[in-house]
Amino acid sequence: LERRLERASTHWMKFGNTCYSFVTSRKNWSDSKQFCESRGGQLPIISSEEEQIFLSSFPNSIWLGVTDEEQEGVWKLVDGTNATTFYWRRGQPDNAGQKENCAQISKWFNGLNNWNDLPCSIKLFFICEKILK
Ligand SMILES: [Ca+2]
Ligand SMILES: [Ca+2]
Repeated sequence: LERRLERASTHWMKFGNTCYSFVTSRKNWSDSKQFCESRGGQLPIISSEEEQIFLSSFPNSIWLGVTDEEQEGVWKLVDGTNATTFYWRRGQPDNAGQKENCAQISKWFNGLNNWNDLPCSIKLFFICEKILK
């Protein structure tokens, strides 16, 4: 039953060479990351404008696989490499309160540049991605 429930809760949809699954429960950043990894995926790493637009089309704010928790201001991807593509909103990342170390796509911001940094402890909906080999 456990296995059946797990399978039922993950619906993958294909976009480009990647499958995405929208998770309809809110989790903090590290629990979200762990959830995606337990299903053979990862938090989204945005590598093109098309992907940024696609992931911005969901009705909720979502976590991205980008964090500067290790070293303030140095944004790393969940695959361990340094992030090189960003869609920060103007004025972000602002590390508000000196404690914003995880990146989200924020539904409060319009347009292509809609990323915000926020505390990793906040619970958000999220999307897992699985890159097809
Ligand atoms: Ca930060
Ligand atoms: Ca911020």
